[in-house]
Amino acid sequence: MKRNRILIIHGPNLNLLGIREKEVYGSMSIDELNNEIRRFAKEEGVDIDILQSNHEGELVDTIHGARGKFDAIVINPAAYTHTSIAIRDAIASVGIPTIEVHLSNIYSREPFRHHSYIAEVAVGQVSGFGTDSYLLGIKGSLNHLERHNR
Ligand code: CA2
Repeated sequence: MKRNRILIIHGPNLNLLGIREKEVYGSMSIDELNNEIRRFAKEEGVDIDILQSNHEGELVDTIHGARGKFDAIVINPAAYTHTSIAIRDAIASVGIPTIEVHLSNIYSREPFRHHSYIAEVAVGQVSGFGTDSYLLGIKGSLNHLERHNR
């Protein structure tokens, strides 16, 4: 059976994980988080690529480049969640099932974080489980692919 390929995308400022705002985002660094994601992906038998960018255009280009290469995308769009129609349109245009993930519960924070431009083009959203949100997002995307590719 063909192995699923999932693209993991971290948005702006997530390169600072574990360095600042540990009370909100936890103490794991992005390298530790990526190792945890790789360990989980191996366990699940899925091939992954991971990218972090602080630039909206680069995130759009990365999503476009996923066409034909990845079966699903798991993205933490970070602050672009609340501002970026460009990332929303990129996800809608490639037609790759996309799961939105957040470390924090965006609905228990400031009102400006309560709206996501990404949610309406995503298969689903995982918010508030810390670094586990990524693992739950990967699991959710695999279950989605299994249900839809039978
Ligand atoms: O909870 C999440 O995962 C967020 O996507 C994180 C974004 C925030 O703008 C969203 O509303 C929710 C912020 C990422 C910033 O990451 C930092 C990590 C360490 C230190 C400073 C920022």
